[in-house]
Order: sequence, then C-alpha cells, then structure tokens
Amino acid sequence: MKPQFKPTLLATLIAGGFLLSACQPAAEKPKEPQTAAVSAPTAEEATAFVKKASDEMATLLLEVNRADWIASNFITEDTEALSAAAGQKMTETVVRLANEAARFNQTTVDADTRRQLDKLKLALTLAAPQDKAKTAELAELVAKLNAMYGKGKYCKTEGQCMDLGEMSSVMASSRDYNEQLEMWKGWHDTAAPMRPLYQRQVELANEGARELGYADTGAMWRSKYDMDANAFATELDKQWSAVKPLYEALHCHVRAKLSEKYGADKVPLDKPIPAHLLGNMWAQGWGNIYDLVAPENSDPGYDVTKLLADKGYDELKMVKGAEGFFTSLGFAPLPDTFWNRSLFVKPRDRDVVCHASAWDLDSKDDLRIKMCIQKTGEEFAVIHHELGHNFYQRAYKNQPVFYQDSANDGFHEAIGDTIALSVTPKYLQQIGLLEQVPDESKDIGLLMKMALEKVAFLPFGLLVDQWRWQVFSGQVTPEQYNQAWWQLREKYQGVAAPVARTENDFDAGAKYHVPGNTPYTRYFLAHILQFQFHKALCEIAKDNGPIHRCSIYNSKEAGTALNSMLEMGASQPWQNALQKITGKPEMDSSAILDYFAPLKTYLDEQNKGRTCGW
Ligand code: X8Z
Ligand code: ZN
Repeated sequence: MKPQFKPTLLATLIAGGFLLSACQPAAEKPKEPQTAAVSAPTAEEATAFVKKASDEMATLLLEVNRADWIASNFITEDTEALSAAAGQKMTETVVRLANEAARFNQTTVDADTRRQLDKLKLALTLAAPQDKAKTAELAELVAKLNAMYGKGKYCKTEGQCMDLGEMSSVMASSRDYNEQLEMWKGWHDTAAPMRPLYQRQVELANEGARELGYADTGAMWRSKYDMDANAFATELDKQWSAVKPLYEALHCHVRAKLSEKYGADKVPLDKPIPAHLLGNMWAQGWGNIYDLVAPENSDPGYDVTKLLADKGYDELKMVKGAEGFFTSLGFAPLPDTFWNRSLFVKPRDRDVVCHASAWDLDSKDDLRIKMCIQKTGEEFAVIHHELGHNFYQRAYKNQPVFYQDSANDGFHEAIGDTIALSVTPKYLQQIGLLEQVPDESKDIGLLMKMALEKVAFLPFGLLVDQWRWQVFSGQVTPEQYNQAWWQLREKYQGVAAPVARTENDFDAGAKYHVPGNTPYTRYFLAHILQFQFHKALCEIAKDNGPIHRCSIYNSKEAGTALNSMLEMGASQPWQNALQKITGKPEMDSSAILDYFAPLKTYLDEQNKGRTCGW
C-alpha cells in the first residue's frame, strides 16, 4: 500500500507504513491513550475490532493514495487542498481507531491480534490531537510543505530559474568552487520560508503524539522497532561506532584529494570539508567526485553513465533493465498499469515532486514509481532502489492490512539497494552493457566508487533524525534549528556550511525528507542491512568469489529466499525476518566492513602521515 516515503499525512502514515513495534519499550512506554475503556471487552470483540479497522483503513488508504499521487504529480492549490483533506480524514480515523484500540489493552488476546492492535497504534508518522481544527491545520501544513519542496527553485535573475534536478547536475559535474557554491546556496535558501510552518507542525504533531501516550513524536518514531525505544537508540550508536573508522578513513583521503584540487586555503587539512564540494547537494553521497579520488592504476575504466549513453538507454529502458534483474530472480514482471501510470520523465510544463518514490495505490497490483529520471549510473541505482519497494509491496499484499509493510522501515529501503549491489561488472557484461570485465587489479577503484556512495552516506543517514529527535523533544528550540543542524553535520559527517548561516536559514528543510516528513533512520539501517542481505544471498546463490564481485543475477534460489522474507511483510518482528534470510536475528556491521576491507587497507596506506579527523 502506500508509497514508500512519501509526503502527506498519511504519507506520514505511509512513510512509516503502518508499522509499529510488537513490544512497547519499558523506558518510553506510552501512557494509556486518553479514551478510557468503558467495559472489559472480550477477545472476540478485539478480533472483530481489528477486522473492522482493517476494512476502514483499506478503503481510506486508496483514497489518500490517489489524492497524494495527484498532488505530487500536479502541484497546484487544488491538489494540495485535496491531499490535505484526505490526510486529515486519515489522521482523524487512525487517531480515533488507536484510541478505540486502547480498550483492549487489558484484554487477553492472541499474539497476532495484539500485534495488529499495536501496529494500528503506531501507524501514523505524525499523529494529530483529537481536535478537528488542529488536525486540519496539521494536514494543511503537511501538504503545503510537500508542495513547497516540490516547487523549490533558485532564480539567478527573474526568469532565469533552476530546479533541484538542474542544480544537482551542476553539483555533480562542476569542479568550480564558486559555481558549486552558487548552486548550494541557491537551493538551501529555498527552504527558509518553510521554517515557521515546520515549527508549527512540530508543535501539533507532538500534541498528537502525547495524546497517544508518547513523550513526543521522536519517541513515537523510536518505538516502531520491535524493541525498547532506548535500546533501539543504543543499537544505532553501536552500529555507528563499528563503521565510523571506515568512514573516517574515507573522509581523510577525500579531504586530502579535495585539498589538492581546491587548495588548502579552501579545504584545510584539519577541518570539516566544505559541504558543497562533494558532488551532491547534501554531501550524502560522493560518487560524483570519484574522478578526483580515483586510485592510480586501479581505475576500472568504465562509467555506467557512459555505458548507458553508448547503448542508447533512455529512461524507459533503464526501468526495464532494473525490472529484468528482479524477474531473473523469479519475480513476476510488473503489471501493464505500472508502465502506463508511472512517471519516469520530468514533465516540461508543470511542477512535480521529483524526489523518487514508489507507490502501491490499492494494495493489490497498482504499483507505480514517480521519478524524474536522469540518465546516469547513479539514477540507474535509484531505479533499482524504487523497484525494490514495489516488489516488496507486491510480495506482502496478501497479508492483513496492518502487516502490509516491511519488517521494519530499514528493510523497505534495503531491498532495491541489495539488488543494486549485484550490478557488478560481470552483470553489466551479462546484460550487454559492458564489453570486458576489468580484472581484479581494478577492484580498489570499484570499491572506492561504491564507498563514495555507501560509506559516505552512513553519518548522514544517522544525523537527520538525530536532529529531528532533538527538535521533537524540545532539546533543540526553534531559535536553534539551524545551528543544531550544522553542529550535527559537523560532528557526524565532518562537513561544514561553506558560507555563514544564521537562524534565518532553515537548511534541514532543503532535504526532502524533512518537509516530506519521512523518518530517515531507515536509510542508515538500510545501509547496514543491505550488505548483510547481499552476503546471505550470495551464499545462497553459491557465488563464492569476493563479496564485492558477487552478483545474484539469475539465481532462482536467491530469489526464493528473498521472497520468503518479503512476503512476511510486517507480520513478525523484524528480527525473525532477518533470521529468515541471514540465519541470525541481529543487525551486523561486519558484512559492510568485510565488503570494504580491501579498500580500508588501501585508505589506511594512503592516509599514513596525514592528520585525520576534524
Ligand atoms: O529518498 C530516498 C529514495 C526514496 S525512498 C530515493 N533515498 C534517500 C535519499 O535520497 O536521501 C535513498 C537513499 C537515501
Ligand atoms: Zn526508498
């Protein structure tokens, strides 16, 4: 059902999907919602309630998804209003049902009914207070922020404007310090007007979360992981500590290379890297500056963007190519409606939310993606990412409504990426894109390119919600929004704003998921999990070579194993889903560390004599 990470309220709902955790945390255990039980209801009544609530949700979801699809594809005042109205209805319904569900808190019910009741209570990403006017206000803010992001433009002069896609292309290819800075500042400045709206949204959503018994919205978000909410935060710290040395080694090397390129006055060797020089608007993926850091004598000598161009791949062919990977594993092809209803190319004549998303309109077969595809290797990976969502959605469609979601939200984000890890030179040759597979002497180059995407992303994946959690809890006040954002970017990523920023700016709002209200920890989880999945599937596919050269293409065994996890949806704790495919119920960063081990050795060698850190 719902689009993965998408904007509006339900989106909100969606974004998180319908999930929630099986066991409520001890430390942040929600208080009973405010509607008190009137009588002691029976287990039969609880089962009947779950059935009724599921039917109501299924009907509403279709309505909300349609409103949101149109609002994101045709940004106008009218579609924004329709999306807000649908979001309001959904929020009111879920809040009402969640409160009704509290009647069964003391009822002894079977584990499955309990899990579905729990899922219902945590279904919203942003809860609203039980007050019609406030719920309407929140829904309007949600729809408006989404539209503002989608319409964002930087105008050099009147009539000479650039959208995010155009600016991102310049960021990717420019090696001119000032030109990159102009793009960076131009885009970040578009977010400033969002600030008062965001602030109000935080107030309203917190009020809603409190009525549901959570300390604040962040506490509610952390409660969705089948474990104690505080234990979840600790688990994140543990995973980050394990991968941090790898990130720091990459940072050190990249900073040295950027300093060579731009000069030590611009990129000092003991300070954070200016955030506009890494080839990406948010410095979250650095693959576009590969040429500046490519290891000598070990460059694989090909570039997927160029291969796609050479073989005449257009947007449609890129999506067909990605679908082909999934069908090679035994998944059925996507339905005709996918091809007729998806958006692949940015329309020339209207504003759309271009941030890539995957949708399941009806929880049956109406799967779609919405993407303004650019014909690059980077976007080829994003297409795999999006289709991962769609194939997951289809795999769990026969689950009860409250289980129509991934095991946890990190799983949803990890599936397509897992497949994209199999887009190796060998695979590119198999599908006729690459003539010759580079020999093993080029592995460091391949690993470097991959690390610039996957390893560079890790701290960003963590910090976005560290900021939001602090904002929701009140630890960061509105007067500190921007300074807190930059403190975290510096602390985790070791990047700094390239020009002075003030509290008139709202730089967090320049990242889609903040105005889009999509929790972001999921991407950090996904970046750890995808390597675990890849390793496990490679073993199942009996690809015994080095893990970074493994491709599960054509392996029906790997496809069957993957599907057995996907079709579980959210019906069991994520630990069980993880066990199903990897044999172990724990998140384990050793898979990503093993994958990049040869690169780590190379980086440590390169960094000898350098002062790392910031
Ligand atoms: O938002 C996305 C996907 C859609 S769920 C394109 N991603 C994050 C981002 O772009 O910031 C994928 C990786 C991180
Ligand atoms: Zn995604």
